[in-house]
Amino acid sequence: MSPLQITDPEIFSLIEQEKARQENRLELIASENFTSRAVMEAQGSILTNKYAEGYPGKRYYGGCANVDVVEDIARNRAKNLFNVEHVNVQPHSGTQANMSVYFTVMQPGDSYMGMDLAHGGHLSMGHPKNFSGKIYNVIPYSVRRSDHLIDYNQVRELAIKHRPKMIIVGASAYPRIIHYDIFSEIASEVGAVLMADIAHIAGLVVAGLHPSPAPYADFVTTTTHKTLRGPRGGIVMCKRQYGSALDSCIFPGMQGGPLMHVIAAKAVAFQEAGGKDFHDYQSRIVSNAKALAAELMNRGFSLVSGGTDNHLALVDLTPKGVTGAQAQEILEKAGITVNKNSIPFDPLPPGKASGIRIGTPAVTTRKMGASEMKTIAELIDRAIAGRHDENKLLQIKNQVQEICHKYPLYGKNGSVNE
Ligand code: DSN
Repeated sequence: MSPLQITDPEIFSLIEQEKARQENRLELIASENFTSRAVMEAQGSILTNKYAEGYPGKRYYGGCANVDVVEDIARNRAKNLFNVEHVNVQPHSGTQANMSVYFTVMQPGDSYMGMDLAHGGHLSMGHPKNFSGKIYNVIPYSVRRSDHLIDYNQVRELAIKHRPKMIIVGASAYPRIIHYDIFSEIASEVGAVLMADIAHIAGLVVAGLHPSPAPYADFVTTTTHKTLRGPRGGIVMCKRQYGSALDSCIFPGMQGGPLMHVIAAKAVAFQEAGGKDFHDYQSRIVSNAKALAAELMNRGFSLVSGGTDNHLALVDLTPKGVTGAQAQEILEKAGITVNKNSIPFDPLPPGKASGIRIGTPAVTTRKMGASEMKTIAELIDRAIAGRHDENKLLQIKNQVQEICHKYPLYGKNGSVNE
């Protein structure tokens, strides 16, 4: 028996149940992935015992010799990977990474522009119930109704009209390439700081499959656990001139002790992302997303923007007569995990939503390919069409399990070996 099993059988059992859920279901949440054993080993290590407030060489605690090296390695690997001048690896999450940039650049009451959450943006880009919408004056920009692409003309017009202190470019549900060069031109035109949030597409950026914002943006934030396939956490990158202001904003400004075990795991993930297989993995994420999107469209699903250039597709379920919330529940019964998602100009509230967001990073980690994507689209279609028949949903769930058994996650032949 493991120590956890002996000390806390209840939590042990829930972790085992969650392991079985991850192993036996198709994970299509675009922001989720499965980390390597090496990342998990670092994250589950004794580094969790160490306090290290401050930065390498300037800590408030003794005994930091080893963790200083760990943090230096993490920072240098991220710098090389993303080709940036300064990195802070201490933010505990993507939202805290974004918060640290806002606190570095703006004062309460200042204005900034961010992508409307209802059009693919993120909670931390100005939602009225989030700090980002409460402390600052937010000017949201959106996608065009005609093609669902970012309306760069609107961005420019709003920027000229409002003269924001900062412009944020980044999204959590946008299936197309983002043109940082255009955002950079607009930001310079109005004297705004440019921040890019690449949380979703960080892996694609590293692999060169999506343009990098690094040459254009003053700040770049990302989480480390999505396409990048690292531990759950955030980092901030910036031009050298902002480095020391950013660092003091994160500590002592916003956070106390850094999570050194997570920083070690980030370092491991950065090394993996610099490895020879990573480009191939990211290419397969994109080709799988395109294959899944194409087969869904063949089957009468409507896709926001008509397809995808990246790791996700946003499916408008209106033609199928179900809401996003209903589809999420139906697919859950069929063994397929997705999240309901608003579509641009959605007539429904976010709790119901007209769409679902589907992504391929996790199934690609399992080594599934184009033929499985075709089958997954078929299963989604059959589940939604057969939603009133519990037997049909059960049959699909069994088929999902067969696919999952063919591409195991954990165990000897799994893509995440034990
Ligand atoms: N909530 C995450 C997502 O699912 O996109 C972003 O932080």
